[in-house]
Order: sequence, then C-alpha cells, then structure tokens
Amino acid sequence: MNISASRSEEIFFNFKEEVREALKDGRPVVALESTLISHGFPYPENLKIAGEMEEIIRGCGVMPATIAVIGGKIKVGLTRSELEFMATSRDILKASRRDLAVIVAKGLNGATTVAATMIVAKRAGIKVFATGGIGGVHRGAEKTFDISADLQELARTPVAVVCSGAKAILDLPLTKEYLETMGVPIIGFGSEELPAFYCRESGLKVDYVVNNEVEAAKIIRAMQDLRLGGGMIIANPVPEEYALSMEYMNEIIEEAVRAAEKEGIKGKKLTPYLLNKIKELTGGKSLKANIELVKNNARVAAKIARELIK
Ligand code: PSU
Ligand code: MN
Repeated sequence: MNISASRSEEIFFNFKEEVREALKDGRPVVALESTLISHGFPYPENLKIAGEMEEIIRGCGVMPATIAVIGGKIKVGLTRSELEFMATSRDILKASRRDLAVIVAKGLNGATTVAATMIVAKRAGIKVFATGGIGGVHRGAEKTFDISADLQELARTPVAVVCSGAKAILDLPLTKEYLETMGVPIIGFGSEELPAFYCRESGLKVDYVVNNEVEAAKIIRAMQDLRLGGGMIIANPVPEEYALSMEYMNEIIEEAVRAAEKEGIKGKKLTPYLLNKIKELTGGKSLKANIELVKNNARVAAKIARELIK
C-alpha cells in the first residue's frame, strides 16, 4: 500500500526507509509486534529480545519491521532509539483493533497487539508476522466474555502468524473451537500437537502439519490465491531444551489465575498481569523459555517469508 497509499494513509503511516525500500523491491519482510516489548517482557530483557529478533531475521536475509504507534504515527519498522522508547517508556497504551484510531487521533503511543500488528502488516503488504503467543478465549469466558480481538482479526486479515500457540492461562480447548468457527486454520510447524507456549504439548491436536517452510509457503499462497481473506496460525513449539512440562505449568497457571480473580483484574490488564505473575512464580524459568521461543519463531517466519517471494 505504500506506493498507492491514499493521502490519509500517508499522513498516518510512517515507514522506516529500509523497510519501504524492501517492500518496493519485492524483498521479503517479516512483521513483529510491540506489545511483547512494552507489556510482555520486563526491561532490559525486552530491548535485548526485540533487537535479537530483528538480528535473526536479518541473518536470514529478510527485513524485520517492528510495528508500533509513536506520537500518533503508525510506524512500520522502528529505529534503535524507537525500540528503546517502546522498551522503557511507561506512557504506552496497549493497542488492539479497538484502540488504533483513538491512539492515532490523539497523537498517543501504542504497543500493537497481534490484532493491530496484523492490520498494519496487511496495509503495508507484509504477509508473515512472528510473535510469541496469540491472545485467545480466557478461562471463564462464558461469564466474562473475555475473548481476545486477535481471534477475530485472524478470521478477517490475511497475514500468517508464526507463534508458539497460546498460553495455557487461556482456555485452550475453547480457543481452538473459536478459531474453527471463525475459519482460521492452525498449522503445526513440525508438530502434531498445538503448542502451549512454554510447553510443547497441550493435549490438543493442530488441524494440519507442515514439515518445513516450503510447505508452509504453499498454504499461504493458496489462501491468498483463493482470496479467502483470513489469516492462519503457524504453530511452532518452543525448542525442546527450553520447554517446561505441562504438569508444572498447569499448577503455576492455576495459582496466577486465582491471584487475578482475587485482585479483580479484568479486561486488557489481565494478560500482562498473568504473564508477570507466572514469571514470579516460576522464578524466571518461564522467561528463558519465552525468550527462546520468540527467537525461534522469528527464524521460522523469516524462512517462510523468503520462500514466499520465490
Ligand atoms: N501472549 C503472550 N504475551 C503477550 C501477548 C500474548 O504470551 O505479550 C500479547 C499479544 O500482543 C496479544 C495480546 O496480541 O497480548 C492479547 O491481549 P488481549 O487478550 O487483551 O487481546
Ligand atoms: Mn482480553
């Protein structure tokens, strides 16, 4: 869209020069979200990880484009100092689909969630996006209605999201059902089982399996050619050596969920609260797994993006 951008998009969007060039030349680009930088990881790990994800993608000959809203501008690709700002400022809202227009209109700062990053990636012409985990149907959603906007976005926006499934802080069976209803395929990357973030297993099967980036790219191309309109999940499990066991994590998560209930945490505060609680309860073990899985997802996304332009 950068070339044929309408005036309003030129006003709202701000492409980093090297990203603009890569897109113009038809070179591969991978989108990265910023909620994991501003709200997902603590400082200074967040800055380190954001930089490492970009480096890994560049190492595969692919251009990274981290997405965020800074001072009301939708940034496609961040400079080092913008990454630092996203990693350190306390003045950053969590930006999902609902929030984008308000944050832009008011000139505020927003860290984009999976949903908002997909919207921006699609506008920019980026087809592959790497992150840690998607949002989903929260436990108790039958009472609270707390279902991440990520799931609706996956249904309507044609971007492939490479992730390690969703955290077991969510209701994973309901998340899977919801995705089926919305027509979003879950493709296991060398995995029959839907990964649950820190865990390689969840007790749930993926819909289909691919064994490499060539097979993944074929599906993305078919989805595009069929003009189905929606996205897909490419579920890549955390590397074996960093994985935590499902039994261990289930106990930790139950404790974190109870703490959230007791403190009355709801809405968009819930995910960051639970993530932080889990980090405390695992004495940082979850953090290491988290770091390694996002790096691995960046690598796989880059390989798929490279394959897609062939
Ligand atoms: N899962 C994680 N870490 C995160 C998120 C999800 O393990 O930081 C972020 C992602 O940006 C995701 C968002 O899109 O939380 C979902 O939030 P909500 O449930 O409010 O839609
Ligand atoms: Mn929510």
